Amino acid sequence: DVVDLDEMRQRPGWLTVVVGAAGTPAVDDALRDAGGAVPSEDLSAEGYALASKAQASGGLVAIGGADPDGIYYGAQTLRQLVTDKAISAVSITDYPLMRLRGSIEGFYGSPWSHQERLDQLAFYGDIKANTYIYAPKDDPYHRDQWRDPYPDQLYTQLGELVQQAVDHHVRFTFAVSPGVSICYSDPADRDALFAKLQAMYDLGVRSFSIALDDISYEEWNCPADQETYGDPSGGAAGQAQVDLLNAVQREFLDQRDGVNPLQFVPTEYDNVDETPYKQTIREQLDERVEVMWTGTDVVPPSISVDEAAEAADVWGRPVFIWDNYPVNDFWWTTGRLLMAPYAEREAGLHTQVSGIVLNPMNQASASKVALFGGADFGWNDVAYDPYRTWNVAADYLAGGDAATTEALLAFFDLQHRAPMFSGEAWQPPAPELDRRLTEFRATWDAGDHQKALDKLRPYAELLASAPKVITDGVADPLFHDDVGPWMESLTLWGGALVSALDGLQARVDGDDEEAEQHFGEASELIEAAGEVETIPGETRTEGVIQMGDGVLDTFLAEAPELGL
Ligand code: LTM
Repeated sequence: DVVDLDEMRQRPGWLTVVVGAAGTPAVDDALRDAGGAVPSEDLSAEGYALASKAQASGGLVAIGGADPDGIYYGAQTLRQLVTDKAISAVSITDYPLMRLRGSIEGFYGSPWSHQERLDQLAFYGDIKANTYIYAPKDDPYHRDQWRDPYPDQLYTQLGELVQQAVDHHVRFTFAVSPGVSICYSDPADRDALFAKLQAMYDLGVRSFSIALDDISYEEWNCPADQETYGDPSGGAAGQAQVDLLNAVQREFLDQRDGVNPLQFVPTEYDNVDETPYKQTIREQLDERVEVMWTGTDVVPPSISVDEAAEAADVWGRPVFIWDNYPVNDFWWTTGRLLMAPYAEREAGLHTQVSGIVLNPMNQASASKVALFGGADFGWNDVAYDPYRTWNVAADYLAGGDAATTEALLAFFDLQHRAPMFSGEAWQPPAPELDRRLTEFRATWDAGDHQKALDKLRPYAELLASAPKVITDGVADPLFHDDVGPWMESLTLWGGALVSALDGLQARVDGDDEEAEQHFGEASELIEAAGEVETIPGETRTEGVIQMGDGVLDTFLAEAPELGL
């Protein structure tokens, strides 16, 4: 059932769009007239109702939001409903299940560029993500030189980001990470921290985070802390941190208008073990402060509702998930983009957490695939379907072009492997290609060689042609910058697969000489692919681009040996 715009244009009144606060008589009337439900007064923050239908006097669309964010999100949904010729006729009441959704730029290695950040913030608006936490480990003014003010140019850029965030209904959250050198008991350091936060407040920032991850509490940074807190220990570190955080909440944030509760990344962020550190924080940290938690590991293979409930118990409040996916700043991710569907986070997490943000890759635009999933999951974890969102993310990057979407999904499949810190994969490599190769082997082994080849060839050709299709079909220039070396590598690996199938075809046709020639071509392409590396300086770990490794390379090694 659709509202046909061409038809509407013939009608008096054509298309009427009523947008405003739910509860306003004109908006509620329009919702009713458009066949929609009028939301109850307690519609959750950021929620909206949207209704659309064709009627004799023209098309009618109504959006009623619980607040300005809700109105904005209603408009985002409307954008998804509009095609060239029509608007779907719908009645929707929609609201997020998690309060905080989005990303934390919290990785090591080359921070995102200004352009990438502007682009990300606009993207978050599109996917109804409301949070961006600025915490790039390798921004010296965030961590190593946290006391120093931002130089003018960077400060101006931060101001532009804050405005961009406001324009797209995103909370720009400024994080500072003083733990590498702070003297907790030195008033001068507290003043330096407040000055840093004040500079951001002056730019319009209203959300702040203190990140105390990846520091040691085996030693103090100054003798004064030894005197105040005693010998270094988890409990003593907890006390020093609580004193600082409560001061930030009560003496800085509470003294200013319109500020959200403080966020905090603890030093023990990746487990739920009861410790003196956590006990001190649970018992003494201002109850409003949000505590971040990465799951039961730094890069957990899954996050369950029960684990989050344990985390809530141990921290004395619902935790805020810092999800280390799709971050690719550790050794096992060398040469990889992590482009599997966002998965293995259990439905129902919204009952135990205040939100979820993903720590993305050094490659901002390529991270959109996972971020899309994280935002969808945070909005409605109960109805979330990883593969549905994965397809929608590809379609979004492809601008709706079906061939480009297909090519992107085939490429994502070859960047599907997601390693944990142990190196073990929690997302398997190339599951779709693996499925097709398993089918190929079974058919080949059953003696139906031609059928096996005919079935696999179109997919091999899809892989070989994907780089050109993606280059031509994806409009986002930042995505192309990110995936350049991977496109180069895929051209070679895809070509190698096609050559290997050509070799097997020649063998089936009885031409062994031609078969050897094709297998030789495949070897040369594989060798060339082994020379394609990440862009120097772009990623924290640099090295050879991986492409469906463990699946594609295994098959290509096997292929010349396949007998008839
Ligand atoms: O995860 C946290 C809280 N801290 C760091 C991140 O900055 C880093 O990106 C990830 C992945 O290497 N691991 C961490 O421990």
